[in-house]
Amino acid sequence: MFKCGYITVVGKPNAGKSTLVNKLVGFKVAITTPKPQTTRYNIKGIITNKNSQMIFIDTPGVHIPKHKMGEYMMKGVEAAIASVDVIIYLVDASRPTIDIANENIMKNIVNSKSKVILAINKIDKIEKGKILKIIKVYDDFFKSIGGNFKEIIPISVFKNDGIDLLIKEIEEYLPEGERIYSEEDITDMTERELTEEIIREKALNLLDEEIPHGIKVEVQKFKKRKNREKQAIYDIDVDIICEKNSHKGIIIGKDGNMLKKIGSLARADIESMLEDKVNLKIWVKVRENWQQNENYIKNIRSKF
Ligand SMILES: Nc1nc2c(ncn2[C@@H]2O[C@H](COP(=O)(O)OP(=O)(O)OP(=O)(O)O)[C@@H](O)[C@H]2O)c(=O)[nH]1
Ligand SMILES: [Mg+2]
Repeated sequence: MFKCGYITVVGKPNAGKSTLVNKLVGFKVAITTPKPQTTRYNIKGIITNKNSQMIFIDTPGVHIPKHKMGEYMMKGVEAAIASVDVIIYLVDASRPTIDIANENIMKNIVNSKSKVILAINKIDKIEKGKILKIIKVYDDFFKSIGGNFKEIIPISVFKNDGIDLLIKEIEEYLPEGERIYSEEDITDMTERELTEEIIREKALNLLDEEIPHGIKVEVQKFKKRKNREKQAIYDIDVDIICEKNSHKGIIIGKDGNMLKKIGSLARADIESMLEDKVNLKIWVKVRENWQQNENYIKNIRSKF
């Protein structure tokens, strides 16, 4: 009998949730960076094989919100753990301490009806001997609040360690049912959304701490045409929105160099995603404190 279900990946910022979902799906549906709070909204990654369809939901890292944008992100996480079949709670083995964020995650998932799998990621970064201790600490805490991890699996997405086992266990816990998405679907992200996220990824990687977290990317034009040589080309116009005038100058950089760098790295990735040439134009605009403004956040993505 065919199985189909939803699997939410939840955890602290930077645990490797998006990296894991990309690995499982075999396509980059979500951007990943070494900076915390990279993912801002829930992103689906879908795998369909002979026996099952697994619909993964990558979520923003759990943190205490500092602004409306953060509150929106945390609402997304809540929605994604409310009604799924399996929850993968992902922990970074190199930062294993149970802090308030980790406690809150476990207190939130303990009451859900979903099967919970604890996956300890980045085991490539630690000595093998430390894994058991980490497992015990998490298992003890979860049990102390009445929880029960169905499985505990140490993994390394980088080394492809434990990934096959994780997929096998997830499949085990999925309910029987027809597929929800068609066989060729791999994500619910549109090409426009993927484009916005690719540009945000480059900005996060190239700019210093405070600035890229206040960035929002909006595609204004996304049009395919034929050029003079009759080759397909996309004209893509994009706004990078930042919170302060001083940030605008930094994003553009001396002689426009920073913006050129963001643009050329992003264009290469967008071209390989679309498999066509791209004519990318980027403008930088200021919207004072947009992260505090409900109206700007509302239209980030209508669905959780
Ligand atoms: N060493 C090691 N690093 C990893 C592994 N998996 C992910 N990373 C790195 O961890 C960092 C964070 O990865 P992300 O996938 O963006 O983390 P995230 O949990 O989605 O983070 P947020 O979206 O901010 O919540 C990146 O620099 C990844 O390359 C792994 O198995 N081993
Ligand atoms: Mg992420």
